[in-house]
Amino acid sequence: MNCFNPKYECMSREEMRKVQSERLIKTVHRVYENVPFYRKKMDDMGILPGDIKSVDDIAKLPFTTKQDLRDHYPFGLFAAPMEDVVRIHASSGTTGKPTVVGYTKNDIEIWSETMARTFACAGGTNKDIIQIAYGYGLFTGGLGAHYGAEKLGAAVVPISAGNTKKQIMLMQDFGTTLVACTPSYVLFIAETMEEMGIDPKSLKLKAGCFGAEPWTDLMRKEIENKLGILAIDIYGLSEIIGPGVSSECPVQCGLHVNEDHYIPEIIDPNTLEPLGEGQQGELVFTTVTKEALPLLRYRTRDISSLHYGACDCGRTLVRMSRVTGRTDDMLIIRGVNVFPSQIESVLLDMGYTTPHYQIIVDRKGSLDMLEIQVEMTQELFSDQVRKLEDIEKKLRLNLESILGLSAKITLVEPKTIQRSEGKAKRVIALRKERII
Ligand code: DLL
Repeated sequence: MNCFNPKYECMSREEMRKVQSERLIKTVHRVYENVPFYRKKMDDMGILPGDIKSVDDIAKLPFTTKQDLRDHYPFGLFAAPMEDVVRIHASSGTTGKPTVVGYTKNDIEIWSETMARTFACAGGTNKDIIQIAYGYGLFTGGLGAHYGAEKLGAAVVPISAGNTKKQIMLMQDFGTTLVACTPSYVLFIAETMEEMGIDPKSLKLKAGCFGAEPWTDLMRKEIENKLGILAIDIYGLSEIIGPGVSSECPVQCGLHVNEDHYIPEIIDPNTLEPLGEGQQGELVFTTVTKEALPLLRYRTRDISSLHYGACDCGRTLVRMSRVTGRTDDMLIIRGVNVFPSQIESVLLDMGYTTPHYQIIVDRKGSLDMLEIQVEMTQELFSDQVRKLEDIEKKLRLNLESILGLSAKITLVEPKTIQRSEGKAKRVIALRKERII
């Protein structure tokens, strides 16, 4: 097993609970003493830091939401003085001001360590050349991956997102062995290689760490087959640290959460009650080592489940199932609840189309209209209208029988749907969204 920090990644459950308990107690004191928002919340609930004696008491603590961060924009929830803050990142929301996060020197250390674990999960060592094609800047993807790769001792190529032909040239010339970017962007890189007549298998690339957006197992297969690499799903969010919260190992059976730093829980998003092992619900994290912005029970809106069983890789860190959607990206089409990733699975499963698609949601009068534009594969692309109609019909019927959803399917020519260098935008909402 290629493990960056076996002491923590392979601890017994008992030892892990001890580590978590000690760190949680410290964090609760820290936020109570330094963040008026948490002091007030805990006072209102009648909880004192001394009431938290172990990780078993975590459910007594208050939740934190994105709205709380917005209400205290930009630095109102920081628990460290600004002179100790060495970095600020932000994630742009759909509306209004971004969500701002801060890091002390020690936070950057932790972040680098957990991202180094992520690269090691993908087989990375100090012998690797790691090309970071996540965007650098306020987004946490670029710099988070950068510091992690350096911590591992690898040679880092900080190219950032975009400039796709140059990405490929450097992969060839530098002998890049590992790449980190969004899954949609790596597909675009693969496609561009094809256009340039470059055989991906002639490269030294052996693995990639892909995340920052939902993607399906079928999309993973597509990436692995096209590039001949191991594609690892990596997960994180700015509020908790950035990338490095959890990562798949080569077993590809759930993402190991770095739970000595970020304690996960699953709750029912409606009742807010904790759910048991294996049950699907909203993922919640409590950071237990962060200094600048420690968060208690942060509601991610991401849907997942937790699994404590042994993993074949030897790591004992709890695994979360891959995030296929968020409680707030669920579409309700004529009363049918559906996530974009479910539509992706149905489309890709039939083999006629590429993973490039767009979901257009509109409303005519009081009726929801759903159109799915999807690119056909180059091989199937044909001018014979009959054949296209046939495929459209098959896709439509499959969607209807699997998801109970009727939709207009529009097959479009290869390479006509806009490619993304960062997070892909799959849904175009033309109707006025309902508040769920
Ligand atoms: O996307 C951090 C990141 C960068 C993760 C690079 C992985 C790689 P935010 O911009 O704050 O941070 O967006 C966080 O993106 O709550 C999820 O909804 C989604 N997300 C992140 N990783 C995955 C993944 C970064 N592997 C939000 N699968 C999260 C599905 C993901 N969704």
